[in-house]
Amino acid sequence: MNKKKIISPINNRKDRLPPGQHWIQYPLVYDIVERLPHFDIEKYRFKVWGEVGQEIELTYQEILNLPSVELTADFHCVTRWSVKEIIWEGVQTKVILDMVKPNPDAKFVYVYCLEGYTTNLPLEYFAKEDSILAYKMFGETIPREHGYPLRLVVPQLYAWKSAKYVWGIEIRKDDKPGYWEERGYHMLGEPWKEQRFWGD
Ligand SMILES: Nc1nc2c(c(=O)[nH]1)N[C@H]1C(S)=C(S)[C@@H](COP(=O)(O)O)O[C@H]1N2
Ligand SMILES: [Mo]
Repeated sequence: MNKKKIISPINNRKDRLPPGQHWIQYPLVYDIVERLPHFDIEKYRFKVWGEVGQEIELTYQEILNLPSVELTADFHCVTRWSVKEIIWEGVQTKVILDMVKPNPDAKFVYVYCLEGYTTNLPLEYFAKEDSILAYKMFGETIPREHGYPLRLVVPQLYAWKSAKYVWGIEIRKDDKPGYWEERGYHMLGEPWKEQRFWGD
């Protein structure tokens, strides 16, 4: 079967490297904890709840069975490194949103990860066509340190919004700061606007 291929629109910009960034070869592994989350993939459930018409709860296998895409996207970390053309594979967030049917007043997303990391972003960015829930990286099951079993990839925002080890998505009316946002990082985080810290 021919998988749908998407190239993130950020890769086609004339100013492809955002201001204040430099290219490196491969993404550095960043984690807020020393040990990667321990979990049983048989018991893993991906959940979406909040301002939705239909809550969902999916097993890992059920996620793998959803229609998937291959996404090629640059990756920009707020600590000023960027990596060209990471190839991910997974489910477009819009597939998930079609399943849960957000209420009209749903405006924000809060993302929960297995080790306790959280992040927030506007529903509008979560819903972009190049925003995906990835389970493969460069054609292989996503390596543990890069987010197995499931990772949110949002190329249009700084990489701290691309949460690894995701288990939950809360759809909200109001915004609420996640782990780094509580520590001063920007609530939106657009690389071309250099929205690194709140107030930038
Ligand atoms: N769960 C979780 N996701 C996370 C982080 C984290 O600490 N925990 N760090 C973020 C940051 S700051 C960056 S730059 C990227 C790094 O991705 P990588 O570790 O796969 O290279 O992951 C993001 N997603
Ligand atoms: Mo980062």
